[in-house]
Amino acid sequence: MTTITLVQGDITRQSADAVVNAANSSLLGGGGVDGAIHRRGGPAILAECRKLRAGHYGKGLPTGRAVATTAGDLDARWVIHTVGPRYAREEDRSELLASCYRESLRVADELGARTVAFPAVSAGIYGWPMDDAARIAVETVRATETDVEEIRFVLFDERAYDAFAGQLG
Ligand code: AR6
Repeated sequence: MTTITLVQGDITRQSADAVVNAANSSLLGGGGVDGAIHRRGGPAILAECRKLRAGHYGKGLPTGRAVATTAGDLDARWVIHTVGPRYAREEDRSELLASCYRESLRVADELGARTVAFPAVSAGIYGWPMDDAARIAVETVRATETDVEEIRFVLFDERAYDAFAGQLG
């Protein structure tokens, strides 16, 4: 049984087995959630990201995929980095956004994580309309087989929280 919960707040303040990062392909940090996770999590996360880039992910992490590192100083065991698609009016990239949630849960299952905190992937700097991002997130996690017991969406502001609450019904 998987429970979906909603919290309004800062994902770097959450206690969970795994915290999902809305990263970019470089895995080397950025703004938004990514910047906040690296700031609060400390240098151990970036050190593992650099190792991933030096090894299997030399060309970067493709959009829609996910990979785990330590969570450093966060109150979590792992950070699962996923790369959302940039929103594009002229092209439907929904499947790539759905893939972020599926792949993150697959990695969470591999790790044995039971609680996973997600931000609204792609709904910030990558420009995805919040209602649509929330719909894809909720529909996808509902349709995904996983051993994760709690999927927690951590929404930064009231607008994002309301969009996700609207989808959960
Ligand atoms: N906790 C929870 N949610 C947050 C936090 C936080 N601390 N900070 C921002 N949000 P974004 P993206 C919300 O931009 O759109 C980075 O530069 C934010 O309000 O973090 O996938 C990466 O390196 C929004 O609703 O991620 C990439 O280059 C949501 O989290 C790029 O941004 C996602 O916003 C990824 O852009």
